[in-house]
Amino acid sequence: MKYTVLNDEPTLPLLERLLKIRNIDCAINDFFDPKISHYWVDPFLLSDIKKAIQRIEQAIEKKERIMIFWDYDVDGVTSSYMLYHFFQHFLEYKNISIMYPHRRHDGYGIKNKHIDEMKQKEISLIITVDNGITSTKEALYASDLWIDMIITDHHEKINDIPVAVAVVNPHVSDDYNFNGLCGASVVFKLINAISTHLQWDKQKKSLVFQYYLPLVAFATVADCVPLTHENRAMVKRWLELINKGEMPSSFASFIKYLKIKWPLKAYHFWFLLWPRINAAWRIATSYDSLNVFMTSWSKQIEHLEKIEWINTERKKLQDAAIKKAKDEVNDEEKIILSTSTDYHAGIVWIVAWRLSEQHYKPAVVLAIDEEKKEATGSLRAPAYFSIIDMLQDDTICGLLERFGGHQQAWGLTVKLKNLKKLQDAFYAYCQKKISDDDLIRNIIVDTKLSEQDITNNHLREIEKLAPFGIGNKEPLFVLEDVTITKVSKVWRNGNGHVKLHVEHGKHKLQAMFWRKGGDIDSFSEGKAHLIGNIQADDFNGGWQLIGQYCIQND
Ligand SMILES: [Mn+2]
Repeated sequence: MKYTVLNDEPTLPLLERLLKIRNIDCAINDFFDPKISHYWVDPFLLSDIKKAIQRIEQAIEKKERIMIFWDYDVDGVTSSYMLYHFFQHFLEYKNISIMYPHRRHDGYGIKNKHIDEMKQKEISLIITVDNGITSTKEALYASDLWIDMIITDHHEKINDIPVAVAVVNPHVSDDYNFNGLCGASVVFKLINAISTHLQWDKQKKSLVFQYYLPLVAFATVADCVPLTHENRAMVKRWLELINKGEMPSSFASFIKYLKIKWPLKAYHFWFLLWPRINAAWRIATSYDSLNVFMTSWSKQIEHLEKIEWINTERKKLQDAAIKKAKDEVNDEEKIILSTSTDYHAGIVWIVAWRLSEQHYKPAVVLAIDEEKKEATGSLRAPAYFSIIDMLQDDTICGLLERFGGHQQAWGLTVKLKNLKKLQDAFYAYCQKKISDDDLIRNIIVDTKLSEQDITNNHLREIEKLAPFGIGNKEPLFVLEDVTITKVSKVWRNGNGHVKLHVEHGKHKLQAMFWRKGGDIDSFSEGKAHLIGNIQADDFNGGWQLIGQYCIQND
């Protein structure tokens, strides 16, 4: 293991070093306190937005049946809930319902069979949320059946833009200058444009804005879009509002149910809400998570309990799969491969991701479906390795039924009769392409945290850069040559966590390694370099290191 330090200028104050790495001009106070009004891009700059509003008005006037078609993840669930709720409560229009694809049976996006079903239900307008930009054929099919479509999406187009009444998407908008919106933000923009079009007064418009902002910001955090520009302003404002208790009641009871400690930060949503909502569509159906938002009081508690149960099941399946896959890791090979009839298709991606993270090698985990005579799963790899190059290799490509994905995460399907050949081809390819040097983990660290940097003032300034996420990563520090004086295990759930007592010059601090209880033997007292993030210690006061790596050369 080695590390590279991005800024090594110890004479610069800590915050300035961090700003320099992020190319942020210190004079811009605006970055620390971003105002939505400053960053907000006019929704009317989105493609086809006026056409979308016109068609919606027409549908309302003629009392047409409208169907929202959504995707199953957090972004899809919040998008559809918002749009549905807006029609029901603010537009007072009830002739609207929602339909979603079943993850395992239907795959991603709208299919002709959904459109047939809608025809039977006498739907004449479909509004897609968080999907649709690739549904070129389906849009034509819908128009053949005299069903109009408004597509709202934030994904990039692959083929031609679908022929629809309106395609609202920042990626196809010439004038909209920010591409990082999530699906829920596109819906939020549509909602705001409708409020402006209807000439609602300032008070009503701001009520609408405040009501949906928490959901949009949550989706922004969950959907891995960059936390920059208007996204950053919205998420930052959301955290302020939410910490004042201002949020829709359905959302508030979700947070209460999970007993999240205040103050709420972006990572609470990332670690606590996101996995629960996602477990629903991966293990059961997306309706289970949608119902959490749609219901209230005792009904909502029932749905929250169901989600909790689904999530516990998800964890059990995941833990068992990780254990099995770990036992099968062959250190000689440069790619990790694990297949089983026991794996649930909804969790293989986590197993592949964990294995790849831990071993710093590509990892493929496939769930075997004996009925269909095929194996489906997920492929993850560290940044040094190109998955797309491997999947496009002639020997490998021909053995695959289907594959798709982006950057370092891909899904693939193979016929069982080709599985052995595919394994051999993966092994051969990776032996050839991955050098022993590649396998030495290189951690990119923002800067060294020296003894002088450890003051309340300096450390408090790190928070000014928050909220952290994609496009604005939480700073990663190295503390060199510290002395570990005590290694202990903190039991919670699972294998527990590792807590280190550390001396860094004259400072004493704690380092927590979450979920590393099972690897406690790899830590020992003595000299070490520690790499991790710095966070306020909400329990004991002061600061602690959230450890990611511990380098000990004994
Ligand atoms: Mn999305």
